[in-house]
Amino acid sequence: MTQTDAPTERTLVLVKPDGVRRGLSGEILRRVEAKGYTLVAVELRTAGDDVLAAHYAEHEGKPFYAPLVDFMKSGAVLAVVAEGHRVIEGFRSLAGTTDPTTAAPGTIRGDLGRDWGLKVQQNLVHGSDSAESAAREIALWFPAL
Ligand code: RTP
Ligand code: MG
Repeated sequence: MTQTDAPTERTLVLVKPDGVRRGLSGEILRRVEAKGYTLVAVELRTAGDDVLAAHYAEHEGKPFYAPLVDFMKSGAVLAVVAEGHRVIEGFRSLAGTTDPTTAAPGTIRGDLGRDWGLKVQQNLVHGSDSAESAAREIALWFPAL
């Protein structure tokens, strides 16, 4: 299969509470759209324990798990489904690496994020990391899709 024959994909993007609080939701959506991806669903909401426990199940037991869940409940989250060929890896590339201090300039985390001396890395966005994660996360955040 050549690259252009790849089927279109969907990914779950979250603008985390730090991004919403800092007024960066529009800038982050602008970058997703400017890259050429289509917005399928966009919803501002407050995440509860159930959705966050399911969303971050892979991290349960890690030292940053509890601070991460507390951070994710600290304010509104913008939940987004974006669509396009190879959008899962494409958005991860737009986001940059996990640590915003060292994420490459040009990426969302590299351009807009930094270390604030807090307990958990506040790195502005989440993006699904595989087709399996994307399917699971989209079903979790947008059961009607
Ligand atoms: P995400 O899931 O949010 O897209 O980020 P990611 O794949 O780059 O990072 P992941 O390893 O899945 O971790 C999820 C989120 O947990 C916080 N984290 N803090 N050592 C730490 O303090 C630490 N490690 C991870 C970050 O907010 C990360 O995005
Ligand atoms: Mg992850």
